[in-house]
Amino acid sequence: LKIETELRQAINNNELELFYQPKMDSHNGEIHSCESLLRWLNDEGRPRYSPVEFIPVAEQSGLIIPLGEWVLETAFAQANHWRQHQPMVTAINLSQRQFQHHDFLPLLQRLKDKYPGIEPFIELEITESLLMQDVSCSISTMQAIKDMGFALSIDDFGTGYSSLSYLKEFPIDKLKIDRSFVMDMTNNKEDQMLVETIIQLAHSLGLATVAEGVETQDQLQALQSIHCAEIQGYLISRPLSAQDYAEFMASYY
Ligand code: G
Ligand code: G
Ligand code: NA
Ligand code: MN
Repeated sequence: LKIETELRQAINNNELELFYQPKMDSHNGEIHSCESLLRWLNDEGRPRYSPVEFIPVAEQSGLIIPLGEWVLETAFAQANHWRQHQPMVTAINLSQRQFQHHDFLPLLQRLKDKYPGIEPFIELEITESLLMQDVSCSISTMQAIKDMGFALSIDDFGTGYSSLSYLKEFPIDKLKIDRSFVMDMTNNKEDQMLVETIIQLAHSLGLATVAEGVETQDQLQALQSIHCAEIQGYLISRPLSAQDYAEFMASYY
């Protein structure tokens, strides 16, 4: 209950911030996309709680609805700003309750109306386990998102239980390979095979791939050799505040 009370105040006092982590094109090293990640910082700018701690509290208490709305508003505004300077596709994480909420699609439509032409610069991330809760309902919400013109990716792929027969029914664009597989792929042959298999599966379904949690040059090379399209992880950059992100991009090339 302590976190819930504090979170309520944090939302009202604007203590939350979106950070952005770049994703690199593995062929040419260019950066044209990022993932937004929520941060709750204290006065010294250090994390007060990790999203791993407070997102579940927000989900259970229902605070995820106003919080998720703030995340969408903020990420759309940032993507719209970048679009006028250095276009950046911005991926936004969705939680289960947010995705299933009756006002979610109307909210997306309002943001689309507020920022005309923003669609190609927004990607929505949903986890595999979320989609499997109510498959037919998930598919219709995903289809509505796609019909609005936004891209969709499955986050943490490989950790949930999505059956392969559903995967082809999902109107998605991209699989994000969970970092637990990437972590060990250079010293564990089975993890390497798994990542390779996921990438082949994605390609055969016409889906793009992103590897998360890439921390070493060896991992990057291994992923390049099996044609993983995008690379995300500390090797490229940690998640950065919007200001630090702009500085990072300015010095990147
Ligand atoms: O960035 P970090 O590793 O601390 O994120 C931890 C978890 O919190 C990840 O699973 C991530 O998807 C989730 N998360 C981060 N930001 C958001 C957000 O804006 N909305 C939701 N629903 N989850 C988020
Ligand atoms: O949404 P998702 O569950 O994929 O969240 C990604 C999480 O992974 C975030 O908490 C982010 O801070 C974290 N992360 C991003 N890059 C790396 C990395 O290279 N190594 C590790 N250990 N974590 C990472
Ligand atoms: Na994510
Ligand atoms: Mn993930």
